[in-house]
Amino acid sequence: MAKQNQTLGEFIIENQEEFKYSSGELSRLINSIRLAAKVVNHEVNKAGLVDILGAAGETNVQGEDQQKLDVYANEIFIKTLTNREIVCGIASEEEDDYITITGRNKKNDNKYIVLMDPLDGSSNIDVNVSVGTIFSIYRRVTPPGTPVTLDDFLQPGKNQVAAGYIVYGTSTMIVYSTGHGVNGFTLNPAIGTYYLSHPNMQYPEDGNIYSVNEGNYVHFPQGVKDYIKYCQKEEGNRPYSARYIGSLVSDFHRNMIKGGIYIYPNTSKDPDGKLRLLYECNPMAYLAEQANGSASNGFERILDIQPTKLHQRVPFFCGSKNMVAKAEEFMQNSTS
Ligand code: P6P
Repeated sequence: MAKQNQTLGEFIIENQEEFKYSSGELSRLINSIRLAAKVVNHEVNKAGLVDILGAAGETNVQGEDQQKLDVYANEIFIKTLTNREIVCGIASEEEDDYITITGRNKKNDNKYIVLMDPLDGSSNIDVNVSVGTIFSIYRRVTPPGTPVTLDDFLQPGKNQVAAGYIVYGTSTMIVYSTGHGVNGFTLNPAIGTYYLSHPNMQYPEDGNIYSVNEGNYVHFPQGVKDYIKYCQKEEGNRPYSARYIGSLVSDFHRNMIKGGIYIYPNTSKDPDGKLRLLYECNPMAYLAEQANGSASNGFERILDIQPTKLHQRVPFFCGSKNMVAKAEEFMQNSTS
């Protein structure tokens, strides 16, 4: 049971027995993410002061310019998870392929794998807009002690054992779930401790915020165009407010607190959408459902989708249950 102002460390210990099969490994894994987040937060918060801005001169598998902080965050999370020998495999938006982790005994005795977007929204770094880290945790499906395979990573989102994000915003927060609701912890930078600030986070079933990049309107499927017009119509509690930060973690976080829907649909330019299933949509969908919200691709529950590729993209509708249902109605009633 969450207690106001409890530290993250106390919360993890107190709730460990809630997690079946728990041998403390998952707690140690969440703790290592907590540590890596503090290190990344320190760099993100001083990004404007040191030469860590701007592209690192590389592009990632997505063909996107890698910002130096992207590269830095990726390295910090991988190094922390590897050094603590807690996981047997890692996949990252910044890595073309998954990484096999072998312990000092050159075996893979650990049972968890982590998939992550180490710094989502990184194009906002140079303009001082919030960015975030997204993580997703599964139990491996291949035999313990053997190197992980792609099958360990291509699991449907409903198999996740935990997921969460860190938002580096006006304050730094860790928001995560191990399947018993969603709790948010705010970092006190003066002492480097996270405190429970948002116990049992819940999406309001209805909201009046819609988050979508309307600059792509002409490329949207008709169902999304129809839903946007519905949001803008003078009727009942509409028109809704349009709020789009361009940083998934920030838009998701605001909508979970205030109520709202985030949409990144497929377009004529990106027929599968832009967001990646494994380390953006699945973890956010897991959190949304744990917080009484929902997430779909417009037709199917995100967490039911069977992945086929490590970096595959899917259309993403996520937020207040009734708003997602209405958007799905427009998608399913539209012929194009
Ligand atoms: P656009 C950031 O690159 C991201 O993956 C999400 O964080 C964000 O919501 C979206 O893409 C922004 O994409 O095409 O609207 O700039």
